[in-house]
Amino acid sequence: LYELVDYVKRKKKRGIYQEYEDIRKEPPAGSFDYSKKLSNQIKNRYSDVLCLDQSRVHLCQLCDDEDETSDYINASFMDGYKSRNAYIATQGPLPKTFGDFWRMVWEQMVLIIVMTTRVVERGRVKCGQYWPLEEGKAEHHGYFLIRNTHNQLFQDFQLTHLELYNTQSGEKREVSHYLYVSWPDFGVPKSASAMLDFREHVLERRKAAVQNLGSSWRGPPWGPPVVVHCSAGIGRTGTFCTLDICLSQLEDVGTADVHQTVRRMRTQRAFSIQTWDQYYFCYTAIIEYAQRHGKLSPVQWSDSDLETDSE
Ligand code: PTR
Ligand code: PTR
Repeated sequence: LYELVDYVKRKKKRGIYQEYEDIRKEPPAGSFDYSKKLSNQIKNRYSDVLCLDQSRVHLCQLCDDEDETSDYINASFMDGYKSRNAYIATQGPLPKTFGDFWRMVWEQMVLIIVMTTRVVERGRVKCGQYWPLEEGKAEHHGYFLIRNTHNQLFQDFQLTHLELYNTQSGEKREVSHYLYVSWPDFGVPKSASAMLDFREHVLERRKAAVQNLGSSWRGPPWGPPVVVHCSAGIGRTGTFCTLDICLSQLEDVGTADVHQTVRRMRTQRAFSIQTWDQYYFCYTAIIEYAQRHGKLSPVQWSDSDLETDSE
């Protein structure tokens, strides 16, 4: 950890800014052919936020579908800390992709959805309302019926317990939906500590969900992917996942590598982390986490360590 702290102290804000600029200059690590196909273009929320072919999530082809591009959704598998495909990073679903979104959740056995945008921000629609808001309400999307069984309110987020019913097979599953409400797009959460609480909550729930799966689960020990999305699925999604990965690394080996984490992430979800302050936020949140868990004393770290820039 002292390595990380020393690193930040030496680099200061300006050095970290430069580090992010260097990452941004690297060209994308692959092609976007499927995202660009004519019949798929309408499934992208933003024409400039496409997903890499190498890591995209394929929807299973439906036998009654003659359209060969029907396996497309703007979603990418992303590795976690020592865990392959720990996340699926995706855009905020569009009304015409609600059915695809729930199909992906079903097919990938997803049990937890983390949403880091609000549906409307600054008067603009950022994401479709793809789940029922009210307790007891149910909605059909594609082959699925989604029922809101219970809403739990917390200070900065809301946890909704959903029941996902597959109308084709008659099977039913429970899915936890997290909505983080205090994070503007192209910005950073209003406090690192609220974000850390949120991450901890999601982590605990993930562990419990994997335990619940029991012996019926034949996948990796870390369980099915957690779906993480914002509006475009790159800025806030990338920041949340970077933090999650780096904190796991910190817990495991006592230090974290933000730079390599983001570079690697960008080979799976291009353009992850959109602004330099999102990038910088990852560093400061890790340090705050270390302080909170008694791994750093005030002598070893104070916020002024970052400010004395020779600008
Ligand atoms: N008939 C229901 C409908 O299409 O509205 C389908 C359905 C059946 C939905 C069962 C949910 C179900 O789960 P539960 O019985 O637990 O509400
Ligand atoms: N073309 C859009 C824009 O620049 O407004 C793309 C975009 C939108 C990119 C939102 C990132 C965004 O943020 P996030 O990934 O956090 O939703």
